[in-house]
Amino acid sequence: MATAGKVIRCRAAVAWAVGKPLSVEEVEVAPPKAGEVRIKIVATGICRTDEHVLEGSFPNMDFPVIPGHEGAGIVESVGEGATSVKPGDKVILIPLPQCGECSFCLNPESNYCMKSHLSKSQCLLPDGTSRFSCKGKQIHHFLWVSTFAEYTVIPECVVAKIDAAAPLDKVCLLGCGFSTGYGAAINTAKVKPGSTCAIFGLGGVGLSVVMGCKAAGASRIIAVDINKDKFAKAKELGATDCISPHDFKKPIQEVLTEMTGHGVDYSFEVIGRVDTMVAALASCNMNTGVCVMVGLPPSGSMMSVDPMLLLSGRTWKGTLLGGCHMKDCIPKFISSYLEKKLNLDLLITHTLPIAKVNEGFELLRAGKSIRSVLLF
Ligand code: COD
Ligand code: ZN
Repeated sequence: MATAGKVIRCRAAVAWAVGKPLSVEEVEVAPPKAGEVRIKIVATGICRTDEHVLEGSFPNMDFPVIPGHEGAGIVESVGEGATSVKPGDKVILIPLPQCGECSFCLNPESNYCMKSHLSKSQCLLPDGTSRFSCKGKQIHHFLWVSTFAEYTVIPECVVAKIDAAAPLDKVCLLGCGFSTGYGAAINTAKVKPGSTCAIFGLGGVGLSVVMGCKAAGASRIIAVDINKDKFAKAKELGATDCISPHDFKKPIQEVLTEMTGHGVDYSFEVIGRVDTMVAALASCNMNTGVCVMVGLPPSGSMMSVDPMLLLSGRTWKGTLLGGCHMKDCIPKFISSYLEKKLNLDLLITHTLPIAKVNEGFELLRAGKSIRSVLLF
């Protein structure tokens, strides 16, 4: 492409400081170095995790930063040695690396790649530098993907090539929300046919858990949220019961235990709160229940639980990106989507131009959106 090897000037939504709205700016995006890929982002979803970045509750963040981690686009150019994709390929960016070589990538039971950026700085590319600048200042990357930029540079380990027939304004949700929720049910909990499930939190990720539980053949899927506006969509996607903790005097774990006899077989916390994590654990069957933590509580949070909750036999698990090996899972999800077996479209409530990015966040904060997709 004519732009290969050159700096590209384009739009990006920059977070200059904690608590400030995003500012759509002209930024410079340097060409990819060895092992990197530059991508023209076409569509990107807004996930609650991006809001965590803006409010300063995401760990190890450096500002100014270009957030966004649920993006789909087209490869513009590749750096030396980057061979898995080529200019013109449609791709999805993945916010958790898959190097494909480490023991965790090679183990089908794990997906937390040893190249992962989460335990160290994820705000610069692996070589310790940034490809973004604006008004003479270096701008940080986010999770190595920064999808709120019209062009972004990423290491090759965070890109998945997809079918050219896939509509990018829909399948961008596979980059985070859908894969995280659906995978939590299928890969992490391994929900069995005929089982009972409870899902705490019905955002884009929680509703994807509902879809995963249904696909796995669960016979009872109880959706829990304080915002009853989420119930209609939860039912459409497979929930059999919808309840709000505000409608009961007793703790929600007692309500769920009474509804099911001994507690659900599988519970999922998809909010990111310590109190609901403990409630989700206590809601599953004391002998055989499995509770999966999907949400990330605010940085520095600590949990306190009655050890008896685990001693009696419950299993408590966590999951990142739904336990998916994303480079392998995404093409399979795309095939299912193109065969109309996965209805991602139902999760998308708003589509907005990038200039309206702050409106998208307002909709999320007000509980009015499931997923807003931003278009460049
Ligand atoms: N009880 C019940 N429901 C509640 C409560 C409560 N006390 N508080 C909030 N809720 C509901 C809200 O009404 C809302 O419907 C839902 O919980 C949360 O939905 P969203 O739309 O705000 O959030 P999502 O679905 O986009 O993301 C939720 C996560 C928990 C996944 C996210 O916040 C998070 O913690 N991400 C980090 C963990 C991770 O691995 N993410 C994958 C990469 S981002
Ligand atoms: Zn996310």
